[in-house]
Amino acid sequence: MSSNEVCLLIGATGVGKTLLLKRLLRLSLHGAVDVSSLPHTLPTVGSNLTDLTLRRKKLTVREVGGCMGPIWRSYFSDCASVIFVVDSANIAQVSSSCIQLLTVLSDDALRDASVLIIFNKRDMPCTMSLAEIRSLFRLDELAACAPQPIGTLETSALSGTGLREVLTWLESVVVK
Ligand SMILES: Nc1nc2c(ncn2[C@@H]2O[C@H](COP(=O)(O)OP(=O)(O)OP(=O)(O)O)[C@@H](O)[C@H]2O)c(=O)[nH]1
Ligand SMILES: [Mg+2]
Repeated sequence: MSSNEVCLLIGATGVGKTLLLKRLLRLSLHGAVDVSSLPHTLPTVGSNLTDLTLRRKKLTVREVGGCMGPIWRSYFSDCASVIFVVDSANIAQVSSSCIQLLTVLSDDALRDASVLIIFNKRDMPCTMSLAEIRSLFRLDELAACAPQPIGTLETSALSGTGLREVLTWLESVVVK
């Protein structure tokens, strides 16, 4: 594995990718998430590169803003893993996210990539149940048909829930 492997972090606008990445950086550096502060985020225009050191190896996470959806594809050939983030409190976004996810999974450039789907914003009162989300995204069928291994995790970038598991997934990708 090269020393500067890239993980692509994508998902619709406002699903929480930038906050997630800031929390993951802090967690990887200090071993804890600082939930007493809420880092300010702005919609990402273009891409945002963050280097994480995991198990003494460097992993560059490239967030590409949701507004860049039409050109996410141009980043596919450069990455060994993909994290696709979904806002699990935003039912109005499910169908467009589902189409985007299908496009990602069926792209030939990502056929060998490891894929993690994150259901974020689990702290919100209006969040969908995991069973609802799984059925809306037809996750079981997707996982059965997709050529890549697909993992799923639930997180709250706000409260820090599930972020340790995301780092563990990233570590597993780095040591592969
Ligand atoms: N309640 C709650 N809010 C969150 C969570 N994650 C992110 N947010 C908020 O959602 C808003 C959008 O977050 P961003 O991280 O900027 O979203 P993004 O996915 O990077 O958006 P783009 O860069 O436009 O693609 C911000 O106000 C965040 O504080 C979460 O888990 N729970
Ligand atoms: Mg962003």
